[in-house]
Amino acid sequence: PDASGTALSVPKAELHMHIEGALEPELAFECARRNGITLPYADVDDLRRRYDFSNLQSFLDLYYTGMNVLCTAQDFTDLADSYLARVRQQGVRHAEIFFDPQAHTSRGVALETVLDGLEASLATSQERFGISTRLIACFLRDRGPDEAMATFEALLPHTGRITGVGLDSAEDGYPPEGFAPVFARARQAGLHLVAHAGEEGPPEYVWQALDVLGVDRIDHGIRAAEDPTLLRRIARDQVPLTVCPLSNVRLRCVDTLGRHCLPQLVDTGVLTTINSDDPAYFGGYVGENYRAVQREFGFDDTALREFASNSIRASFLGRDERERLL
Ligand code: ES4
Ligand code: ZN
Repeated sequence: PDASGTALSVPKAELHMHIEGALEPELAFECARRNGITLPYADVDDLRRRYDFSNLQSFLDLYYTGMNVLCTAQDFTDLADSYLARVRQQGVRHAEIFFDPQAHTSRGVALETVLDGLEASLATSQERFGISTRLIACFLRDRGPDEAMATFEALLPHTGRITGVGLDSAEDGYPPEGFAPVFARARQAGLHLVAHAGEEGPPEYVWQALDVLGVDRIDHGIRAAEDPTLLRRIARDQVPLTVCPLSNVRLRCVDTLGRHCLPQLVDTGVLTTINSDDPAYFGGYVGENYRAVQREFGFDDTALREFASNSIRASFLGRDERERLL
């Protein structure tokens, strides 16, 4: 049975999406045109045909090439508007949006341009789309701890514009522990802390994100399912996992959706949320992720509502705002 559209209609928060990963090919070519940039792809269809990834790195190569067309504040505004317009029809009432400062500053786009552009969209997201929004600045772990600290210093005058910091990009070989100093400073600045861990990397990286960085949530965390002690810890402390099922399939972190550990997480009592990661690249926005796991695992309305209420409970909204959405 069709579970009566609950996957799309239930009020939910999205807690794991990279705004640069919401860049649809059509907008990429539009930004390229108006900025006088030539993309190394013939057209929209040619670009879409390349969305066939063998691992995280093969995706990241395309992702960082694609975002070269984002140059002006207007580009970032259009990008955020495009995302919000799509997820408003999927029950999203709150979004905590990642962005990658270093992916832009390293190619000469100022942090202020990125923040001003995103904010021009997000400042009115509630009025226009019925979606409250927050920003989370992520450090690119493959550029190392020193550059992360320099990025944090550049963010310091703007900490009022972000709700937290995260850690993303290529995981294997870049353990969380090296980022302990910058995460400690972010904590002192009153920011929330998240980190990608256990997407491709081993359970040890999830332990480090918890015990060394002291994160509030784990992004992905699926390889925690390999370590029963770790999984019990995550369930006991109700550390939210922001799981991205279609991403995990498309990046071949799991063989098939049917082999995904999502049911195991739920059965173990983990505070599990469902998210899209990079919706333009991985075959769907958050609603499509809910639909896919519903179809694959036969989750009923109650189970889908639980994922949605988990997402609101796991958000960085204040108590009153969470209550309003639950
Ligand atoms: C990402 Cl899927 C994924 N993993 C790690 N870092 C990322 N940045 C954007 N998408
Ligand atoms: Zn991610």
